[in-house]
Amino acid sequence: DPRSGGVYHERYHSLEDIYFWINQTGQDHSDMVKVIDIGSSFEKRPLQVMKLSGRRGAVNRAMWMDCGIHAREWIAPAFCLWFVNYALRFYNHNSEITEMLNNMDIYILPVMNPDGYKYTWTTVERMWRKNRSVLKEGSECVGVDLNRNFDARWCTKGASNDPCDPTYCGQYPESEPEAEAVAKFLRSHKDTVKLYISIHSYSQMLLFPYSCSYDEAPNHNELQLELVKEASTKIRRYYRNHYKYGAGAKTIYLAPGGSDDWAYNLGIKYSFTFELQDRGRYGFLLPPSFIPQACNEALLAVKIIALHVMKK
Ligand code: ING
Ligand code: ZN
Repeated sequence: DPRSGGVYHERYHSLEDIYFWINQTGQDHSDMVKVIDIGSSFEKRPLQVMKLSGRRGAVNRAMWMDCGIHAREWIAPAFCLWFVNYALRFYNHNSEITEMLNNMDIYILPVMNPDGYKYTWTTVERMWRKNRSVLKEGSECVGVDLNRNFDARWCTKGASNDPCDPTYCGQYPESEPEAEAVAKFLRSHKDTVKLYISIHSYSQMLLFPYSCSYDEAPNHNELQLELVKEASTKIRRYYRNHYKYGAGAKTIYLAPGGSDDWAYNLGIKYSFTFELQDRGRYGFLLPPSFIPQACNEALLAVKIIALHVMKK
């Protein structure tokens, strides 16, 4: 069944399982996958990026997708794995993924916040959002919101400067090793990376800049009408599910320091944050039986956007 990810992908996985899967997949598909270490987390876990390439010569275009900035959003890493599996299985069998891989490299960071993810798996704090950075030895509050730590109107309204808050922005932009590693990688690849996508949950939304202010992005209409509206319409048609879309600040809430706004200002003019299923019934505790549809919906949106960007 071309819609199925296989049983492995219909479950959530521990951090150790995910690291094992990343490296095993890199070995089994060494013709199409390269595993790159772009840095390490606060607790010194590797930040491993999978670089997917088609079986063709070098290309000078790429897209980036990260999953799991926020610890409790388990469907996000599940989607990155689902996407990689789909790309490897259906390259040369599905025309859209084939076209994507023949024209661009795809960088995937399956777990941007490994320390937080591990924490939600191994402690009672299943609803933890931030990373696990400790300001000072013995300080009572831990963690920075990595999606408030980027340099986009950093720590203004919509973020908190209190280390005990879930939207704590950190001591300065890119103070956190996870945010810094991603920002450094994208800065050094900004001439080739044409598309940035960050995967979150929940609320079913396809968002684009700006979230850090109510300003309209220069290519707002293209992002809005040709891309996210189209993706939302197709998700409704094929999967009978509703996704809201629009600029972040107006669609969800004002949120400075987000990765998509930062990437956009770096020059990546196609920059998105997806909020996957659901709309609140289970919230972050989305049952595993929902993984296939949640991932297929997001995959459809990624394809529509990536194919549009490729033609630019
Ligand atoms: N939502 C995002 C958050 O970090 C967001 C919304 C999107 C903020 C884009 C900034 C930029 O709050 C979730 N669920 O994390
Ligand atoms: Zn999130």
